Amino acid sequence: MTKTPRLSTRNIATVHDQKLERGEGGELHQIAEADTPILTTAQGAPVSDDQNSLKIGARGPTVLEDFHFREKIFHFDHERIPERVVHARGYGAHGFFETYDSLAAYTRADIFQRAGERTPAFVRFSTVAGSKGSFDLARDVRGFAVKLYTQEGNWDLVGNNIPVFFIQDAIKFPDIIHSVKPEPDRAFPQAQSAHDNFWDFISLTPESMHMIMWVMSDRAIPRSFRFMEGFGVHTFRFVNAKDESTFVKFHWKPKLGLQSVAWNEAVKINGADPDFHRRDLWQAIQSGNFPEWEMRVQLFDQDFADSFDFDVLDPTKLIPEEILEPIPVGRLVLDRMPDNFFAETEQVAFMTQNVPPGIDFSNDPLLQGRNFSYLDTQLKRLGSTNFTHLPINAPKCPFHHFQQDGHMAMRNPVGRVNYQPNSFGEGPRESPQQGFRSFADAEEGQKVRLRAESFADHYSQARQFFQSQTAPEQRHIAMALTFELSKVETPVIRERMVSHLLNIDEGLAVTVADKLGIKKLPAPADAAVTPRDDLQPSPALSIIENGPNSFAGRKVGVLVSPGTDISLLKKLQTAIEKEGAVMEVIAPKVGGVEAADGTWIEARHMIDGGPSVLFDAVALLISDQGAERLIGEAAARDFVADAFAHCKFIAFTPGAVPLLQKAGVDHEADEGLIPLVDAKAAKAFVETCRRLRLWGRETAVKL
Ligand code: HDD
Repeated sequence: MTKTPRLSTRNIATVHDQKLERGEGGELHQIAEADTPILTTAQGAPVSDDQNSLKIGARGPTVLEDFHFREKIFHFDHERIPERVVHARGYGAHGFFETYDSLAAYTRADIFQRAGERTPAFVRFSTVAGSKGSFDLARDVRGFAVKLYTQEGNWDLVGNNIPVFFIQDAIKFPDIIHSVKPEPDRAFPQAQSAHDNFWDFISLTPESMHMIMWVMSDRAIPRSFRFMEGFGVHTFRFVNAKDESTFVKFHWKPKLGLQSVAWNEAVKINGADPDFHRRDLWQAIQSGNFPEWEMRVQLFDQDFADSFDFDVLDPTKLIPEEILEPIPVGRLVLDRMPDNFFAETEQVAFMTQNVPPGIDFSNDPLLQGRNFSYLDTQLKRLGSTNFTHLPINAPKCPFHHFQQDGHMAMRNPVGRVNYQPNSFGEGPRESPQQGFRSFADAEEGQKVRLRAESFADHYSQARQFFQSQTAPEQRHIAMALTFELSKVETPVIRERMVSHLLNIDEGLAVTVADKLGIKKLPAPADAAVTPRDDLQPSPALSIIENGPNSFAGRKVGVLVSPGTDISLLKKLQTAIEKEGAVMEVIAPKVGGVEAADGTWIEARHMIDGGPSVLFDAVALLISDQGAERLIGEAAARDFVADAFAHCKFIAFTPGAVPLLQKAGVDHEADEGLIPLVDAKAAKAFVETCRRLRLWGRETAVKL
């Protein structure tokens, strides 16, 4: 007879039944017991003990028989799927697209037929070069991928926040991406283009010069996804019910205007909050401030294309908005975060080839190549041809086809017939009338590996972009180029880049060469087409010219001290919230401080965890005695010095003056330092903040 050994049933591994519930004020309380479902295995078997594996004796080896242990570890071992080969780090949200007016004259796409109709949407924003776990404020292009679940199938507009691209032909994509990713022998740098391989490739690829101007501009360090533009980049086609085609370029304009951060700020944000952009989108949507973009389209015909200065099939070129005005056609609103990041944001599969009837491709060689790559990559990433069975990827309109089986098939056909034509009258049939018909463009030519002559001008639009920027923006481009090239170890690469810059803007080239210690300017790079001087500047290309007209959606960080005047704080809060902005309080200690009248001021951040780089503007609400203590804290001095150096507007009470001084800031230095005494001053401060930054400070005080 087997004797059951006497073992202690006392659980020494965990403390049971420590469950939390939320009280009325949102605070968490511990509750003793709860109506909790019983834990099971994936097969549904109830589990008795999830803390201890099955062993021979309390101190003996674990037995193979422990199916619960094996299943749990097996599943954990397989949790990761390959990250995207590019755009690995991303963040998504659900929403809708609302059509303004019927575009039936141009396209038969169902989404554009009825004014006011809403189409469900999912959007994923991303950086390009970094891994999934990299930081948000890398200097990089941002992906802006939109999936529209239309009544005639999913339409994926897989764009970026920059309207042009590095290369003209998709066959170069692996090269540009290899060059920017961590160098293969040393596996660094992560999420950075500031290294030899990238600049080596770029300096040998003149077609990338226009895009390089964009990537070195502040477009590559956006303040928030909410303040970025989006672009479909390529020329697409609209096709109407009469099979007539119109060329179209798609734009997304953020309702809250454009805004970027300063480079020094970006570097610090990455340390202070690597999830800065994620958190921003999460907080905005969770608090009901739904971000919104307007879709605008540039429509043109073959005559316009023939007469335009550049080839509309060349993805390194744009059509200036001043030459062809984008027409508003609808709005995109993001109003719901995914319930599960992995299921939705990670598994969403965008594909440029997902177009509904009425939207078609052009011969842009980059787009043609993309149409192969996206389907291919989903199989690698998601592991099965059945990735369309995942809810995030499935169409929301009725769909019927005979594709079947394969790994993880979730939707399995019933009945006998799985082919067509069939004699049983079962299943779907194609529809020549309603189905997708490719635009019947006439094509003929020799089979060649050639780049069109009309793609040869690589500098003129780069120059136009640079000359369309305001003075601070031009300065930032020069600083960015200098920083990036300063990290390049091979002198000839730096010089090669300067030789390209000479074809774009001599002043820029000279500034960069000087900073890089290049004593003798190289000759300008050979140009297949002489760069043009006659392109008009396009104000639409500047961020500063396209900022917001309110401070809505932005954030003010208010540093308080013990003894702060709470009534002034409340007045400031009222002014900020009336503007549609948010206030967050920062205090020397976790929890908050006692105000002058003895009431308690709750703080969101402790000073070390709430540096000023996390805010668009700051206020120093500091009592006379409070300044004494804060002066001694490096974090408080940095808070002030950084806000000043990043050209932010700073409101301050008289008590804050010693802190400003200790941080090296003259409180009368410029109009960006605003004394805060009463409600009127609070309102004036918020109104000034609409300008976002006092960029003039950069040169005035030689930051
Ligand atoms: Fe791409 C992902 C945007 C050129 C191949 N691309 C990807 C994403 C965006 C873009 C936003 C992330 C989608 C998501 O959030 O899941 N890509 C662009 C733009 C381009 C571009 C605007 C030029 C105008 N891409 C491009 C080329 C190729 C690819 C030329 C290949 C020949 N892109 C891919 C890919 C990815 C991708 C490998 C990686 C993950 C994925 O597709 O789903 O297929």
